[in-house]
Amino acid sequence: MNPSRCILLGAPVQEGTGRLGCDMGPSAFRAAGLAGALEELGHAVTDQGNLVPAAARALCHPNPVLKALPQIAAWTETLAEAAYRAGAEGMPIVLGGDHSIAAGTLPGLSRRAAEAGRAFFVLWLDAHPDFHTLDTTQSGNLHGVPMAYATGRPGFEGVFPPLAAPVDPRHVCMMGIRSVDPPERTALAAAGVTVHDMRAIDESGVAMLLGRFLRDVAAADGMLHVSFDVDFLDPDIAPGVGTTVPGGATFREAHLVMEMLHDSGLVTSLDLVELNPFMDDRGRTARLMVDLVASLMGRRVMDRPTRSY
Ligand code: 5AB
Ligand code: MN
Ligand code: MN
Ligand code: MN
Repeated sequence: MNPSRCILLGAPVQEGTGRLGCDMGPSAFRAAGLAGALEELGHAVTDQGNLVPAAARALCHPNPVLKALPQIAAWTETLAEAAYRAGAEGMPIVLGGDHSIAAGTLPGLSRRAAEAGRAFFVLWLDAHPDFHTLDTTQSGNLHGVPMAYATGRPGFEGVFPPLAAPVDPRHVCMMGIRSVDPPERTALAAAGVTVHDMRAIDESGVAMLLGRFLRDVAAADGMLHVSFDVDFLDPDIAPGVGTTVPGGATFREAHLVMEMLHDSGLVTSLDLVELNPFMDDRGRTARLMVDLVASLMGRRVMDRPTRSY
């Protein structure tokens, strides 16, 4: 990969989860040395600081369990615009914040790709598919809906901003999935999303599954966005997240995904989401995430610092 200009955008959003603490995510990524790690690899880094959401306006919806709808709708608008703009300046790296931020980043970046005449692909690294609509969510936590919204599933009209360029669900590859609600399961199959659950990873390995997807992206000369939810990782190595689900990706599986992404040269933008510093163990999860980003941006196994963890 050639040296990139990385644009860091902080999105201190926590209203999309049922639990407080994700608003400290951007600070934890900075404290764990994200910018320095990127600079060490030869990339230029511009940290644009933390975004401030648009003013929330009153919104109503028939589903009574929805939480913080006006706040998340306001963030969605702000993030879509910010990601769209940053996409013209370099490689946006959006520091969450909970995963509701992808309801802004995906539409903003897919609009950027559409204007460039490029196909837009998404690698979704997560224990969950986040494929609920506003009508099917039972928790009411809006970090569970961004992929449904970004792919243009109905029910978001008049609540979240209209989509300039919906993401084609057949251009979405999910890896690490192991916690799916019944309405999500049905909708994923109907939409044609590629889902590599943890069993598929156990049986085939990440290299084969990811390699196939990367070949598709390359063949289409696509732009590739990576949305990385901390709960993709096994909670034993990444405790700093609200929604822990056992049986996640191992240290090497996650690094191998990042190393292959680097070698592909295809990644044009990144979300880092759901880091909850309040749940973390002395910054361990934040540091692991920074190391994973370093692998994505060119650090090789043989170059890894010889420190112990
Ligand atoms: B995350 C659940 N499906 O809707 C729901 O962490 C979990 O961004 C959503 O992937 C998890 O509340 C959202 C049970
Ligand atoms: Mn998620
Ligand atoms: Mn998740
Ligand atoms: Mn989560």
